[in-house]
Amino acid sequence: VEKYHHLEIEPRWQKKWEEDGLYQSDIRNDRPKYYALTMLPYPSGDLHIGHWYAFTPSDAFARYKRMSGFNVLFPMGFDAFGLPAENAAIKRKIHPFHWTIKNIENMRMQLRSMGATFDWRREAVSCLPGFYRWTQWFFLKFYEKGIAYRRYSPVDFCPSCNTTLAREQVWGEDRHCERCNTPVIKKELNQWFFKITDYADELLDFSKIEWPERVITMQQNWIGRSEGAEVVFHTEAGQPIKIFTTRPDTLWGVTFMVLAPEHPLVAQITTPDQRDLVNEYVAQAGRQSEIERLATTKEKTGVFTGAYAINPVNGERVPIWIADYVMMGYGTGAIMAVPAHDERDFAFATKYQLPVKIVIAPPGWSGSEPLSSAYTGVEEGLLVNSGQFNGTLAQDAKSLVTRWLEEKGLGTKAVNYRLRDWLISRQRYWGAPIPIVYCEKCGTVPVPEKDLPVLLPEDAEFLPTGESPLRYHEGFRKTTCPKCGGPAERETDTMDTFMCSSWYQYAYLSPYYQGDIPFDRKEAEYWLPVDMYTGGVEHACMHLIYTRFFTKAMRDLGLVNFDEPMLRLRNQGIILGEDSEKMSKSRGNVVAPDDLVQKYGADAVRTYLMFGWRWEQGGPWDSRGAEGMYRFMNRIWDLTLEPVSPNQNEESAKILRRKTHQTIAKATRDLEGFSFNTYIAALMEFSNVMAKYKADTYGSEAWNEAVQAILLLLAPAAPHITEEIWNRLGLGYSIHSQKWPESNPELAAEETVEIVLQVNGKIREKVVVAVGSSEAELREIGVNHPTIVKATEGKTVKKVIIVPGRLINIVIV
Ligand code: ANZ
Ligand code: ZN
Repeated sequence: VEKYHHLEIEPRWQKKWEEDGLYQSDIRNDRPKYYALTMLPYPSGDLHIGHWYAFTPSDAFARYKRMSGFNVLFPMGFDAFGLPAENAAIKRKIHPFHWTIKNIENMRMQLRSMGATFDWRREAVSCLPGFYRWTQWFFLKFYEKGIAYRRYSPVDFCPSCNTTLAREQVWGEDRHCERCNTPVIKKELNQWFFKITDYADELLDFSKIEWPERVITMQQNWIGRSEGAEVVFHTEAGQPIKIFTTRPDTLWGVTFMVLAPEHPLVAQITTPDQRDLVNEYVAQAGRQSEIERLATTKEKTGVFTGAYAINPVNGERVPIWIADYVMMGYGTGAIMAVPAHDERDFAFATKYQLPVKIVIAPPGWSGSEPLSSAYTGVEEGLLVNSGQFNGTLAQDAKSLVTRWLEEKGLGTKAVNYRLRDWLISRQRYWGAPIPIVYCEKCGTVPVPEKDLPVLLPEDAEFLPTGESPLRYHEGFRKTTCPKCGGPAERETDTMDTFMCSSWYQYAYLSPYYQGDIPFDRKEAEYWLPVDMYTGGVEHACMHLIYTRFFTKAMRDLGLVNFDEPMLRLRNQGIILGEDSEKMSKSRGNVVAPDDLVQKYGADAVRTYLMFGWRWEQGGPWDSRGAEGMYRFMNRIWDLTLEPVSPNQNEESAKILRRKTHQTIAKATRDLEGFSFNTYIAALMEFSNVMAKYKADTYGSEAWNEAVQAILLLLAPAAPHITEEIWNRLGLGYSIHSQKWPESNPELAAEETVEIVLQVNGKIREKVVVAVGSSEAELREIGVNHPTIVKATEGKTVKKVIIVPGRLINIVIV
């Protein structure tokens, strides 16, 4: 036979499949549908090995589902708005549109070289007007529904460049501007938000989806629901300070209070002698990011305001401080500090020598010794120094105290979330313009639906000002009011690109749709929701929460009738460099998929990416692995195509059939479970058994069955070579339209034999075991058999005598 020649085979089949529309998915009612989705790439320019690692097993899974009788939709597109395109425009004077489209063209070609089953007719590119018109439409609908609103919110601002900065333009501990090194300040800008917090509780309900536990936990932490109470303290001058606490049971242990530096009361309560210190501290806190302020390793700092508050439960007078470990955006921006039972408060009290008052007695506490760290337990600690609540378990006291506060009118039960409303305004060009007009007479006016899309002007200038080019584009900014026809200004902010990726799975149904809603209703009814979603775990929080929120909001708009966008989720791990370091250009350890495809073929690369690691884990790249897989492809080629002179042997045929049916069962189970490495391993083992029995079975039914099985089972991983061999063997076209083989359990069963189980030589039971079971296996079967367990209860097993194929004798005393 001819040698295996991947360079000739792969492009030829790719072309033919495309011409024949083999992977076009259309509505058909003779099969159940299956919507398989993989996270769309950002068009950065090149497909890297990480894309291949995510996409090719996802593709294999989609292929397997198709062969198993499903009508599978597996689309692909590009998340094409975003910062890199705009930065390239500034640096290299290329328009973001051209930069993006050029990259997409290249990446499309690379994606085709994978031999994946993407239905390219359904490709959606988020930066095209036909797409972003609907992104804008969603904004309008959310605005109508009261989900979108505008308010002042801080952004990072460079006072020297006089411009707002994106997060990645702020550097270092002192948070300086990347261009001029000036420390950045926070500036309040009027910006648009989505009320995702209205959906917080519903987002915590994971009962309708089957997602990895790890992702669910990350979302739970991100949303961060806490139950507790709001309690109102008053300053000595009578101003109310509302606090949020998760530990109302510790109210009697408050020894000071802390306000966030941005808290509006700070200016009012600060005494004249503390004013300078307070002002300086407030200014410095404003320069830090929330992440830095919340870092647990960061040393706590703060300043006394000079003012005091009265604890409503016991009338005690406590000093009021400000400190940057209290955030304005969480709870009420003010806390009651209980150093005895909160670690942060303890550290703060230790540093500033504030009193520590124990109100929850740790088990075994003498009643007088001081604490060396905060005691935070609630399951064993009893309340002390807490009036009528003394002796109550802290756990129980939480709700008892809350109820008591409510009766006394001092506080109320409260729930808080870490989740913030979604800030979608970006002071950038390369995004979908927010479809809003500001008119002096009419105020905020939404752009009428019929005027969508609000197009990005092509002739924008990309100057390194840091301001959005839309802001100084007069032609864009100046417009007329849709309501009164008078002069008006457009909103110049664009939308966060997470907006595009929140609904792209709906765009694939009917890309750039021209109807009255963003997608074709018939397509939606048939394909939705997504059955299997694959992608990186780094999207556990933002993207995967945003898209869940979007779907719930769409449901409330009557656009869909389900609650969750993606029923199942699977996450791949990361491929590291051969040196076990993260792949990066500067380390010089980047693996280029294009070169590998040239050298070994897409089939070998795909199969290696499935075989080399547990998919959800990943690990270091090994170039010998890819080469080994190339040899495996050659082995499959020779094994299935090279004739030998037959030499029929019945016994060998039986063994081969058994292996065939066992492998079918295993490969099916492994693919269903996303266990790609064991799936490929099973096929390798199968090929070894085939090689061993080839001469004995060649030309027999058993041999032909084995050949067809290994090709069919391998087809999802290595689509080209299997198609080629299938064709050469005269089995028809296409292998990818064949039915997935079924395992016959009778044929798969190991041959069995009946043996006796004895206790001290007396027959107790007969059991059926596999022929050829090892002594160790038989011993296991014997001692664990219920009859034997019962008969030997309370006795000592002295010895187990095994005669393979005949008996197991348990000797007890
Ligand atoms: C008194 C107290 C005593 C607290 C105690 C804890 C332990 P989670 O669980 O994250 O919701 N807190 C409230 N608002 C805050 C803010 N804006 N910035 C920083 N900390 C804030 O945390 C709630 C607890 O964090 C609240 O309960 C409050 O401290 C603090 F033994 O109140 B606690
Ligand atoms: Zn107007």
